[in-house]
Amino acid sequence: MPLSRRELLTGAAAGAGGLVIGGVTGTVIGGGEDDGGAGAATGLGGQADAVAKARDLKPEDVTRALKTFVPPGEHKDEFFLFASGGHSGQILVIGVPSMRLLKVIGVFSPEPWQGHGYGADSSDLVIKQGTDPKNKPVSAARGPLTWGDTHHPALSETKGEYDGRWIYINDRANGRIAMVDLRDFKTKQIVDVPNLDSSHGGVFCTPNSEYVHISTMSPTLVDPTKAANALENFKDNFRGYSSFMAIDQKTGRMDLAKSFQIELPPYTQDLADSGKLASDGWVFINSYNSEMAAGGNLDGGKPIEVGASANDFDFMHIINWKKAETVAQSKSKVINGMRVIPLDVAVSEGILYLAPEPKSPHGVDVAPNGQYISVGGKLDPHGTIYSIDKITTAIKNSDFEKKDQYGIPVLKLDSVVAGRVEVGLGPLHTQYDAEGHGYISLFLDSAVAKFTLGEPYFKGDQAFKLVDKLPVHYNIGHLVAMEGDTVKPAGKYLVALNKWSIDRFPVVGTLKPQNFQLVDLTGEKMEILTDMPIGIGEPHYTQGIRADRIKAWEVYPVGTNPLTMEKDPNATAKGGEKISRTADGVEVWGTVTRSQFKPDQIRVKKGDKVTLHLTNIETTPDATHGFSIPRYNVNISLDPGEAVTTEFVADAQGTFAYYCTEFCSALHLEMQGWLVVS
Ligand code: RUQ
Ligand code: CUA
Repeated sequence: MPLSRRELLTGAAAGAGGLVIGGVTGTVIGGGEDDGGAGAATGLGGQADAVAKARDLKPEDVTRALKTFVPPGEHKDEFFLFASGGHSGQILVIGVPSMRLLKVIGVFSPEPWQGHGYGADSSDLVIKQGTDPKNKPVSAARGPLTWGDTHHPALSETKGEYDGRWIYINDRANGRIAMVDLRDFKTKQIVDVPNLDSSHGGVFCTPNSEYVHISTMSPTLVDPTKAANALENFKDNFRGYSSFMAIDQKTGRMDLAKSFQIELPPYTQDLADSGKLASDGWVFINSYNSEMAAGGNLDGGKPIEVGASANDFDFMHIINWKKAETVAQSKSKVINGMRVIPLDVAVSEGILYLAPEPKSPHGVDVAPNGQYISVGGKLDPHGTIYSIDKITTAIKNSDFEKKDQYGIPVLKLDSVVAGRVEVGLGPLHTQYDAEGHGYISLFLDSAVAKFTLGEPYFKGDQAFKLVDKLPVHYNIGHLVAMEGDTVKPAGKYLVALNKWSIDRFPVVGTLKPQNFQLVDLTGEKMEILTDMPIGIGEPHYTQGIRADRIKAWEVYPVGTNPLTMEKDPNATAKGGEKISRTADGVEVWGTVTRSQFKPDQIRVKKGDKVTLHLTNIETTPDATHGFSIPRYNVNISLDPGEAVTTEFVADAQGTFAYYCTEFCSALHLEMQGWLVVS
């Protein structure tokens, strides 16, 4: 006997004002009536009503609490959010509907708790290889990058549905992309993508994870030796690149040798999305600043933002990637280690088209059936919905309005648009449910607008209509509906990623948290259930996946190297501990278990190269140990079964008490040892 919302609010169903929980077999809690007091009647009887009153909760608050509450120890979160951590360079994992932070995954930035980037060869290598002077000659002089601005997570897909295997995420600042294995939630690879100096929202997986896509944001100066006068002739000196990073189907790693790029005009490519079903084989990339404004405001030039908003239309790039994949084999040239299809080849081979888009477009999002593509123009109050059937017909009929200055055919706007919906101010991103609704974020309005798509979902005057609008707090950027960018959206919840929180939380200093708001999509009207402060960076995009699709390991098979996910050749078994002298130092094979390191004394000479192989031989879930050496900046996490190698030069003399950094047992404090450097 599920209750309607009204019944929950009023308690009408239970007659005496009680709430029936759990249907026919459930319990009727009390039969309390409103006896006045601070809170209004909640409809909950007895103690619950008293609690609601004492905490000054309104009846609708109680309903919200019931909709999001997870009892202690239970796993009632139906979905996981994988949110970019923004400036933190990490990924946040959050349960829905409880909005509890479950994990922070170290990606581009060193993360001490996970020992990510603090001495473990596996993670140090990932971070070090994430700056590649071969791909980016400019990096050679600057050294490894130790932060990233994580923006767009992309979960791997099979047949257009999330499959829970891997997640990719880009670094907005430096044009890089990382891969996290969802078996252990650890970063395995960071690729410094050739020819990309930056990247923004152009990240997604193709429907069978053949490729993960990443494109430039700020166009790349093709020849860095021409920097001096490059901005004065932007049009010739800069280019954009759409990159298809080939995914190894066994490991999830990106393989540069099998990847390719398509050279694009320097129009500042922005958000992008993969076609699916009806549009499988195509990708769509928005752009702004087709004016190619480069600023100069101190010298009387137009400020960049003014120059970049002059035109009424920018361009959606429409790319046939299946065709490009073939063309890349014979007609590409290798630039900085990447196969690149030149712009003129992309045009002559029919790989690249443009369609006009209203003023300063931002998001481009493909609907679940692949037919519709929703575009938000930041300075246009409409959502513009394109149709792939119209696009492919227009291409077939050469229904072009002109060619742009690089010779790329521009399709006629009226030939490719299926509908326009007046949604409000500052439309950005669209997510979908399974019933043919789009949910579009409105940055300037601080709202989410719900609208209808066309056939086969809605017909006649029911199509392309605004049906609901919900104020959010405040300045929403992205939004995510559960599995809302797959072929089978799960609906139910939506999360608004608000850039400003202003007055929503207690004041915690001058830098305020971001605000994730959980929205209930099950009713006729959208409704906010809860606010979640994010105090770690500015998350940009998030994907929401059904929790049961994630099949994470609880422990590693003993001796696993997390980088290879295979048995480490130096894994040490109990009884196999030893210290050997090498030509230039010492090599140690040790075990780690509750509550000892073996060996617990390591004696070396100043200047020795020290190589430590440590294996956590525990098989108990959560029996993680840390290994930290003071003053040497070594800090490693050894999860159950994990094998790790660390190398350093013992350049400081003294005795160093290494210790376990996880409170693992009653004798945790005794879990230590001595590094003696004499
Ligand atoms: S995009 S501002 Cu994902 Cu709206 Cu970055
Ligand atoms: Cu191991 Cu504390």
